Amino acid sequence: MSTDTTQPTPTTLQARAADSGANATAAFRKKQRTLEVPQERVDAIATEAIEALHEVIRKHRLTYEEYDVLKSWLIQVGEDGEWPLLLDVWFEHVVEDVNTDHRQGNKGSIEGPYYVPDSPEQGSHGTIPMRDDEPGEALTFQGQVRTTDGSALPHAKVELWHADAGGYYSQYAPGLPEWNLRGTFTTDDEGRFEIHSIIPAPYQIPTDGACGKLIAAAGWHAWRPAHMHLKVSAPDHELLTAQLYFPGDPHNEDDIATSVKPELMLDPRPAADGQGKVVDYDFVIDPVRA
Ligand code: MBD
Ligand code: FE
Repeated sequence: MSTDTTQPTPTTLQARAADSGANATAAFRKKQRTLEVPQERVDAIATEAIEALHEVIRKHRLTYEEYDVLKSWLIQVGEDGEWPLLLDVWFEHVVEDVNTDHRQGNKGSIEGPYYVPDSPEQGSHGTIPMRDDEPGEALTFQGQVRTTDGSALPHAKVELWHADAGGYYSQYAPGLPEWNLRGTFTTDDEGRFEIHSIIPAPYQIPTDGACGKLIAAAGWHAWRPAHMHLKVSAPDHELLTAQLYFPGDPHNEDDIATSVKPELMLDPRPAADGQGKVVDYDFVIDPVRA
């Protein structure tokens, strides 16, 4: 898509890293649970992770000055609340890969830091919660949810959340209604859904926090291509967490979060009534393994 939709929306105040970071950290604390991991597994993973970093230190002969800067930076990641952001941007895609590579159904993608459960229920054919004057190009997103044998899944749940036309997520940027551009849809008797929303803008990682500092110091860019997040679920099926992307985005090829896959590219077309775009996308989800 063109980048002319990336200006902040007039009603949105500038998001600050410390705010969106703190929100992401607070949201994660709510979902956090404890888990008994066998001692041998903790030992193996921790030992190998530590040794992998020793290798990097030796290879680059890290100086004491650099070691101190690294310490300060790690402290700042926590102070800015950016651990969820950092982990989801640079590590979650590998976790996603090893946990879904057995699937026969749809390719998924990472959840990222901005999911909120229990968004408002909007039926099978409906409009995602948005402002009356929501900026951005209208998008009708429609499709069917099926199981791997091809049969339709009625009453499957399709949760959708995405940034607005300024690149801001509700509950993580100031000035937006609580559930803006977050909704839960349920497929009809034929497994179909039809969702009215707007096309989100590309997303820029906050540049004023610790992650932004690293990005600038390393000479990287801070962009994720425009994307919509989804969770598709049905009883006795594995939860599919996915993102869908728009053709032509300059960052589809170099997403900072390494989460674009060719199977996740949408193919929107102009709507028949001239109001924005329409796109079809079906989901095939895997039955839970016996
Ligand atoms: C996002 O919107 C996102 O999806 C990810 C993975 C990381 C940062 C911001
Ligand atoms: Fe996102």
